[in-house]
Amino acid sequence: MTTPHLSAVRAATTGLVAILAALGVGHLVAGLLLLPAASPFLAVGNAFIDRTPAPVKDFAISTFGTNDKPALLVGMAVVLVLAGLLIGLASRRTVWPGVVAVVVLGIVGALAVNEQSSGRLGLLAPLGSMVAGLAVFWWLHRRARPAAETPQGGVGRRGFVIGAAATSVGALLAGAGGFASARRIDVAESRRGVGELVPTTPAPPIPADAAFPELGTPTFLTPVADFYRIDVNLAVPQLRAEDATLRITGMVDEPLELSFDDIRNMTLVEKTITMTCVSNEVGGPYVSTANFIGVPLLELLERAGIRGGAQQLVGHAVDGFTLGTPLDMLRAAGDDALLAIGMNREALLPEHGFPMRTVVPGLYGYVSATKWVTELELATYDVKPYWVERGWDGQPPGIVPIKISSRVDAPTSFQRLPGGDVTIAGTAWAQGRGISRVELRLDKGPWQAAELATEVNPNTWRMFRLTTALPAGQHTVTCRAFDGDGQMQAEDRLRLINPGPVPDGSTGWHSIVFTVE
Ligand SMILES: Nc1nc2c(c(=O)[nH]1)N[C@H]1C(S)=C(S)[C@@H](COP(=O)(O)O)O[C@H]1N2
Ligand SMILES: [Mo]
Repeated sequence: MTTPHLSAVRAATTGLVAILAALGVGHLVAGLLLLPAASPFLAVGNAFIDRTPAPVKDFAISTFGTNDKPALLVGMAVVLVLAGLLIGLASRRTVWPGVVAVVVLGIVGALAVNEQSSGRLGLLAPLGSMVAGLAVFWWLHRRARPAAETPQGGVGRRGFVIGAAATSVGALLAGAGGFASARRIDVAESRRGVGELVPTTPAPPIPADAAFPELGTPTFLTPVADFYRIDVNLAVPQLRAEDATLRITGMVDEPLELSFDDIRNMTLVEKTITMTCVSNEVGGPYVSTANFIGVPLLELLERAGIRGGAQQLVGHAVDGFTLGTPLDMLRAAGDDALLAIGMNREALLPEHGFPMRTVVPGLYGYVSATKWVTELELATYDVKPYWVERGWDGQPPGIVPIKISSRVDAPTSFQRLPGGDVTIAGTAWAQGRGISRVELRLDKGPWQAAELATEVNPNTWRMFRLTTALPAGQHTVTCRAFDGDGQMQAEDRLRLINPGPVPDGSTGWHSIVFTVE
């Protein structure tokens, strides 16, 4: 064996820098192609999300909240750093283990990109990654050889350090270039171009006493920047309004294709709707309210003519994500269900589905609220949307209307309050049926009716409050709500412990422990 041995530090550095170069160049190529989702790093992350079993996805959402994506990306970065170090260390004797590893990683990247529906062209990104990774690994591996052992004399310590540093800087610049380049699809510009949205039929104004933000509840309308966000996308899909079309397909009399402008020019209505995620925990934050502007969804579908036998509406998003709404449940929502193009008088934010999304009050988001929607397909239950493919129920009774929920917003957990009167305030929702009553229990006391805020409509949340005198010491307050049919919120805590394929929304009464001084 004539090949010289590399020092452990040089070998590990070589592997690490090669991985960095591969990621940077892949990201750059994806950016140049204007296919941000083809970046191997993001594509592998998304492929991972797509394979995550529902309970794990749920765990991630409840543990990291809206930060589940940064958490995944950081986790992946750590794994890749370790992989780079190991690949380097495995190649101290010869370059081949590293070469094989880079090729294998490149293939994994290509498979992931292929899955993210970026088209054939997107495969150039993982290819770029592989070529860059191989070239850098090969080149640095040569420079890493000790001077004395190479016939050509080698480049020495300084030469290696300079080579590794220069390549790392190049990799970072390439990655940054990728981000900058992807920004050329100017969705912000397109969104500004949509301008203010003025509905022909505005929603009734929100009464001032519909919420108690001064007592700690959310404001009635959630500022769009604070609206909860849940989706499976690491990179927010970038779809310009001028490039967007909506096709109505499947079991219809005549398929339709509409541009964004066609829809913007229709008679726009405005509806106040509270949306909820099925993954929201008891007391959790994945519930928000907006004035959605758009066109009634059923009316739109009827333009194409819904054929008998259709059982569900399958929404297709630009990235291939699909979601199915039982047609009967959609019909129950009547003209409150929208193909929405705006929230609170502005065009949708990219995170919330710009330029178009669906919203169906009374249903959890994962079966009703397709963001970045490009196609509405009328189908039977034989078509299996994204979560149904992954084992969740795709039709009633597995798909249920939003469950009655209530949450104490004030006091907050373990808050210390001055002595005297204490005000409890919170939020309750049972979209579709509305909230008719909220009761509070302090410690082991009797249930007392809370004062309800003015109801805006049955599709929105309803705030409540109660002021009472409490002795000094620690207290527990529990709340429970009743819907418009007089049905009481379920007491048992149910949290995806269900062994069946049901992504059940959480149930159980919310309690807060606090102290009066
Ligand atoms: N294209 C697409 N639409 C989607 C999802 C998604 O992952 N992709 N997630 C759904 C889920 S689970 C919820 S709760 C709502 C959340 O909508 P928001 O992020 O605007 O609050 O979007 C729904 N629509
Ligand atoms: Mo959700």
